[in-house]
Amino acid sequence: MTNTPFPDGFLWGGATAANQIEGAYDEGGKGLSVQDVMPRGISAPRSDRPTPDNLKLVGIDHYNRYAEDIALFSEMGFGVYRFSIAWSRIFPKGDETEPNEEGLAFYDRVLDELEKHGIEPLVTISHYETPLHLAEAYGGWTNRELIGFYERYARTLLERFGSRVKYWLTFNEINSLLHAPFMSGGIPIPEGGVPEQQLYQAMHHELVASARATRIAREVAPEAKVGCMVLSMPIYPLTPSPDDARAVMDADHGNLVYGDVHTRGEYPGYFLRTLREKGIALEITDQDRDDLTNTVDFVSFSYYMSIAETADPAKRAEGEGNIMGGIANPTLEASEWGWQIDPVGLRLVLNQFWDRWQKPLFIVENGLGARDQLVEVDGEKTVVDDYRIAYLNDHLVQVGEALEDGVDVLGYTSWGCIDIVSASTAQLSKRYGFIYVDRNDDGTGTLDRYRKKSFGWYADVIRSNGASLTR
Ligand code: BGP
Repeated sequence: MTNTPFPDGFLWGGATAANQIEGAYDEGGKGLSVQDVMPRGISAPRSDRPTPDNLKLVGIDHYNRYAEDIALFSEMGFGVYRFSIAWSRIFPKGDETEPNEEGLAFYDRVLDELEKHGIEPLVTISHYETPLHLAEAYGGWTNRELIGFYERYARTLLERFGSRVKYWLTFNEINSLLHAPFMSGGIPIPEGGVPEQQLYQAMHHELVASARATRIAREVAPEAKVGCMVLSMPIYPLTPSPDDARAVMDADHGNLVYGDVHTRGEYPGYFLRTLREKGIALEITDQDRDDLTNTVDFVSFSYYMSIAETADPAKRAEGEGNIMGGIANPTLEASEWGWQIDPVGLRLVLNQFWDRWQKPLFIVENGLGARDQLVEVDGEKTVVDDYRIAYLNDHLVQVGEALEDGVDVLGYTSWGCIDIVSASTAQLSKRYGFIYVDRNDDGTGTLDRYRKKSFGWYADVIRSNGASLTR
């Protein structure tokens, strides 16, 4: 198609995560992960052991229905499908020396299905799924031993699947660790909170582990492309005052340092100043410094919303943003879950990342969580999700603008291409999919799948390579 800014070969698809889609939390030799004891997502205390109200234990039963789901993705014309491999399916406790073959065999079957449909796999090695044993017996990523356990896990995946998987992401939203230590870093959170020294040391361990996975990929899967994955969130000053502009710079630095390290191979000066001012002396070995120089091939990121920032503490009302808070922006509408809807923000962040890192970019999460109503139209069960079509259309139009700006964008995988359990609240009612799944927050439902209106809309977008978007 000529009347589209999207290049030939642009990778269109969708994204999910093992803990939110698979279920079968204790099948196939899988061990417990931190997600199995987070029945209410980030916002509520964890449980000691899995509880029946944790929707992730069953998810949408993708562990058994993956072939049906992938066939639906293929019907939409997906060129790429992002999913994560559950670490505790491969190493149930995380510190074993030998992997669980049943776990590896499950992902062999998923890859077989994707190959059958000509869909490119994009694999997240760790998507908030640290084995629970590593959290409880080692303290999660505060413990340097996790680097070795992760390295063994990554090497196992790259050796087993490296010839079949071209695109790899090391950690999902690696920049969320300071904000969600247990979910993102497998760090048990004591009464008084996790001491900052330990949080920053955990951040360093993950960055070293990410770089080591990149080095291993070069060694065992030279054709593979390795990306980091960050949560992106454009930050606007609440007022034009220089103090608010500086508050934005400080907040940006906190988010961008992870991409800086992954693309430059060392810590930037502003981050070293932060450590000095916090009185934090990281334990960094010469080997760590050498490891960090293994920089990524591309940068991937999630985008849902933008936020505002201010230097005025009195104005710091409780803004609601995904994981990273922020101040509500009075110029924007919000979703039912309070996430501010800002399509232009996606163009801004694409330009910011391209200008800053000059690495190809991949949007691996973008979507609208909404309460969908299952109805019957012409005898077919469906959802008339015009609001989701509008959200995705407007965001994709901005991707097209960024492409016109000269930004190198590899692809787009819409988040939650099928209804799955949400991460922040562990609800199913916060639906993102092009495909409705009949399961409710109380666990009832048939698990049947139904095409929403956006299913056909997205198929047209893919078929026309973006020409069908409404600009
Ligand atoms: C991101 C996570 C995803 C996904 C997404 C949507 O932070 O990487 O796993 O969950 O948020 O958020 P939620 O599911 O909380 O609506």
